[in-house]
Amino acid sequence: MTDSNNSSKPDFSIWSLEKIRRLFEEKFDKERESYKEKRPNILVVGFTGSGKTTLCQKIFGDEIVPDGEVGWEGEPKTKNFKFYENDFVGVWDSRGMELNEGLDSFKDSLRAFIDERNSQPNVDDHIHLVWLTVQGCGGRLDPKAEGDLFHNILDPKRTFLVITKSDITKDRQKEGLLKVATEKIGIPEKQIVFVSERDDDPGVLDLIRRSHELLPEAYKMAFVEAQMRDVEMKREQILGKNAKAKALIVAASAAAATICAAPIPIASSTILVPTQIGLIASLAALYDVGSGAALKQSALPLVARVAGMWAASELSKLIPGLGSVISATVGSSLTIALGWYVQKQFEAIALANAEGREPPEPFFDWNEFLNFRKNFRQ
Ligand SMILES: Nc1nc2c(ncn2[C@@H]2O[C@H](COP(=O)(O)OP(=O)(O)O)[C@@H](O)[C@H]2O)c(=O)[nH]1
Ligand SMILES: [Mg+2]
Repeated sequence: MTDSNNSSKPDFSIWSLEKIRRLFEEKFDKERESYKEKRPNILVVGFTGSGKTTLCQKIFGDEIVPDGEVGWEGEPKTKNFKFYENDFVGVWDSRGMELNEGLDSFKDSLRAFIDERNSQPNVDDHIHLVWLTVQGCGGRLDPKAEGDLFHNILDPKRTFLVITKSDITKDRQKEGLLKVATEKIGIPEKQIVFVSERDDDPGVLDLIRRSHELLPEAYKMAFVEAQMRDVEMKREQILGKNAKAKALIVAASAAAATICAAPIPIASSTILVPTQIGLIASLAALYDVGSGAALKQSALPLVARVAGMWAASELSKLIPGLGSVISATVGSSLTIALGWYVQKQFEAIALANAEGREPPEPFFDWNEFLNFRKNFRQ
């Protein structure tokens, strides 16, 4: 920072709200970009009416798959695959096989489509997972149709056989389909799932968990964000960010210790402000996922108050016995406490978003912070 210096007369005007905002937002954008998850592409194939679009909508929500799409049968010959996408997932919803359509021509067009996708230079554009749907009630499984698709056209290691409409499928039908799928077609049982559109359907959660397992590592995080049904999975992912948050806090506190290696006069304490803003921005970016950069706006008042905290008069008033200099120990311990104080709030906001609750507003309260710091050090 060229405009932060160690002179005994710091220029407080440099910490205008505008400057704080710019510093925070620049760092936030940069960090957010580095956390940008790779988005998986999922292909959904099966007979028209087997419930492909309904399944996509149930799992990824009606913002990505609008109601009007259910029952969509494509525009024959011009558009066989419809692409739904958001920041976290791409879904190729196929027009579907028609009973009266030659199976061979369907297979040819599917093969051509998959070849075209998987020959894209960037692997992020390839197909990473396939859901092959067959409807349970009155559905048939044909080794020449689904069997050939599963083994020879789709990637058998990345494909699930999804038997739909289990709410209106008799157990006898399910057993029959399972038997054909495993014995005649040779699909591993762990790649066969029964689902229905019912909100309390456990099969959908099963499909989500197993799909998550099967996806290449790089695409797992975004998949967790994309799916709307397994809230526990989202919670686990958010709570799992603790380790990364800790690394960010430790790095910032080390930076603060370095700045204060030769204790800095308390009058120059604003020299620590960029480190603090940077830390808050990194934490906000880490926990922002899923809230569409909402934290970038809502955290600003908190950031401004934290910047204000480093004004000399504030510090010595509020931290009794601080003395006239900030030592490396004080600089780094304040940074650590601040980091966890902020992390706790951002984590709570992310959890609320994941659970569909109204997220709390980030705020900075001096007394609460000092209390937090006191307890935190014990
Ligand atoms: N009872 C029941 N009906 C379903 C289920 N899934 C889809 N459907 C119905 O089946 C029809 C076809 O569904 P759609 O998603 O358009 O199939 P697609 O042509 O494969 O995309 C629609 O009328 C859906 O409401 C399900 O799990 N249970
Ligand atoms: Mg459809």
